[in-house]
Amino acid sequence: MKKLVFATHNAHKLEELRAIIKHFNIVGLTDINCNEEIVEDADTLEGNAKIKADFVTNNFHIDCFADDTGLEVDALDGAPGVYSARYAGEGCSYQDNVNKLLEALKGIENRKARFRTVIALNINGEQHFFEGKVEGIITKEQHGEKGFGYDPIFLPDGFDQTFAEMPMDVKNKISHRGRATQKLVEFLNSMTTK
Ligand code: ITT
Repeated sequence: MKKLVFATHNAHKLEELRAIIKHFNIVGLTDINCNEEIVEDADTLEGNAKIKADFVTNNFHIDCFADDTGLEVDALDGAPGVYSARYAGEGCSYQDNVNKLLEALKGIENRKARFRTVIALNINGEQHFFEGKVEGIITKEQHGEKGFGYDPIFLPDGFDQTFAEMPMDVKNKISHRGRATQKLVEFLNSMTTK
């Protein structure tokens, strides 16, 4: 099976992606001994995905893809957005971020939000981008223990379970990263059948 690096140190994301992309051997940054912190200092998701993918291509000369995800909350003018990982400050935990968001939305009735993922793929000397998003609302309390990040407070439209209450395969079918990854998979499939 052809090896494809997923430029992430996040084990949850790696597990989700391996469950979707079955015909490539997906390896993470730890697997290629890339233990450096890649500085994601762009102000867009596209920019950060590109920084991560290009870092791997330039330093390891191997085909790879990287993603960046943001949670965009309408009542907060799109925040935390590209800053979702460190919303509650540098080195904060997922729980710190959840607490900060629930606090910021206290008393606010408009709870509409979306997760958006951008994937940058570097393959055969070319760069391609794929996007996926899912609309939903931020709940008033946390529900569920599965997943990671903001999953316990994100209720996707049309469902009565938060992402943290859903089995991973259900989340993967409708999620931001799942949808972006499906586009990536269609592209990879079209390449292998050419
Ligand atoms: P890498 O940069 O190592 O890939 P990361 O944890 O920084 O991993 P992202 O930049 O993709 O991940 O996402 C930024 C933050 O958005 C992440 O730290 C989570 O808090 C949140 N997030 C991303 N995907 C999520 C998901 O599927 N469910 C809930 N929260 C998510």
